Amino acid sequence: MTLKVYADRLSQPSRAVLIFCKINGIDFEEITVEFLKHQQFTPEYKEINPMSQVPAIVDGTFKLFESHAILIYLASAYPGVPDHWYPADVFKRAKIHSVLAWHHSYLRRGATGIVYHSIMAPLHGLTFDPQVPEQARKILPKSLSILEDYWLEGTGPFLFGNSEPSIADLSLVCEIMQLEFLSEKEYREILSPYKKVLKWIEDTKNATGPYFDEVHMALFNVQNEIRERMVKQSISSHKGGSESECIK
Ligand SMILES: N[C@@H](CCC(=O)N[C@@H](CS)C(=O)NCC(=O)O)C(=O)O
Repeated sequence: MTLKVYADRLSQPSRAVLIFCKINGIDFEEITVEFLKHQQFTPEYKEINPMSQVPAIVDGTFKLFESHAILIYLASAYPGVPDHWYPADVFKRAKIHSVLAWHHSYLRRGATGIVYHSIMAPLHGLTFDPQVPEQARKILPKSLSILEDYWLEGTGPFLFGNSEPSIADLSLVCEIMQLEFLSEKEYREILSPYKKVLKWIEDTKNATGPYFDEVHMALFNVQNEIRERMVKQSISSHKGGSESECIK
């Protein structure tokens, strides 16, 4: 039975799983669950992921959610996945777990905190907390500095100075790509101080081409529309409305 991947290409963890399957020649069926249209809340999907989030997979009778766990499962269960994605060496593996845990506690809180709570959710009438982006704007530069000075230390182009990417490179770069929803100016202001991070994004794109661009096309297709709506929002915010009212 073919592996089923339930995903939305506007979701960064979904894109990481899709790109991983494609780059490793894993045969799968992609089933789109549009989270901005609340499709994750159907009873059928809740049977697959009771948390009502994407991505999730069904492999035969086995169901799994959480993108990091999915990437580890696929790298371990599918023969032919090159070792660098999820090394057999227990020490290298442990380092990957370490950066993946950090991802969800820091980088994702920063990036998603800004993009989801100040752009995606308000624009789509979903629940959001206007205080989250404020905290996230403090967490994100700290996370990017840690990436630049600690995780990307070493001679090779990837995390830990490795010469080839792991599931962690893919996962973290897909997260940062979500910042493409910000205005071009803000995107540049946030990322331009981090030269190693910028180079690492390019290196990861190149190492996972052509699938990286193919899967991210969905993001770029809605980027302009979102950016235009954000421009309108900032015009009205100068008129003194509250943040949430302006975004809506
Ligand atoms: N930690 C989860 C995060 C999953 C997640 O937050 N998915 C978002 C899209 S990026 C979602 O489905 N949101 C819909 C909702 O929470 O209602 C993972 O890595 O898979």
